[in-house]
Amino acid sequence: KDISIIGVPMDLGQSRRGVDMGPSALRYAGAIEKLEELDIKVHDLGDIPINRPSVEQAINAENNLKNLDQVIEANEKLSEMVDKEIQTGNFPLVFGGDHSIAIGSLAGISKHYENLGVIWYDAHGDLNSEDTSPSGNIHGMPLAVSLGIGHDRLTNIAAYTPKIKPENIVIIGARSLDPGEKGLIKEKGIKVFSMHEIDRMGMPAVMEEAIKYLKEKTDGVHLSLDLDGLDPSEAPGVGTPVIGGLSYRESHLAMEMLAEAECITSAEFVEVNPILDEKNKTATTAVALMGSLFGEKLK
Ligand code: DIR
Ligand code: MN
Ligand code: MN
Ligand code: MN
Repeated sequence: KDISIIGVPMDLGQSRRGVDMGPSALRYAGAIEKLEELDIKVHDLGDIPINRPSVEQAINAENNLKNLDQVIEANEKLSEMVDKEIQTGNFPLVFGGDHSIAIGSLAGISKHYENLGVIWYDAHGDLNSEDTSPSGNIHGMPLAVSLGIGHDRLTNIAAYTPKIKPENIVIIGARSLDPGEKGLIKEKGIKVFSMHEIDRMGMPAVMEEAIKYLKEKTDGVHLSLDLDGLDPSEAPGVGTPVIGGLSYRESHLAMEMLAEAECITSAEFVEVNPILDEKNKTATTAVALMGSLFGEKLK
């Protein structure tokens, strides 16, 4: 399959500027060359234009959903683009931007599947809503929104809801969950391999179980990889680093096992913030992981 790259230079779903440069950082780190080395045909569709809030909008913002209008606008556009690329028969690969863009990715992708699976590789659960969010940052909400939980204008992006089912989700690498997120995980029975399970079972067993769990009941799997899932020593260029994360080697193994299982049908790499980084280390790691995800070891 050809890969279509869509950049989403957005930092409005969280509070630290710079993650809007993520798509540039990933391209600069050689993402396209890496994929081409693997004999994959790559179509770089460039970046979606992002509108920033006006001063007036910023001053008058009062709800617990920062930059709601702009986040919706960007995600509607992303959803349409992703949808179109899947119709063309290409594999959508989205470059963030903050994690709020997963709302648009999933909105565009899931209409093509009966039972889309999702692997959420992240230090966080991203299962907040405006009622539970401690920050008002929409990047902490995309998984909940995709389940149909949250503000109507977010859940109804692409004019349908929900996008995914709780039993088709696997969260990997979690180590910072807010109280509302923990409640939702319990209530919905969402499968979570937190750092505790990864330490106990080891990454090979975790990935085997995750892949088996999803393969049984899904007809496609989206990989949503938040670079803060990795330990900050390996991926310092992220807005919300959390100590005690996944190693470079564990992450490569996870990507290699996904490549072997041939189960991933779309992907996104998000939260790369070159301003907070050390010599583009985080984007460079992300590109290396893309290599493994797209079968570098198998070729
Ligand atoms: C936190 C941080 N749980 C929030 N979330 C992040 O603001 O809702 N997700 N950083 O990746
Ligand atoms: Mn995230
Ligand atoms: Mn569907
Ligand atoms: Mn995160």
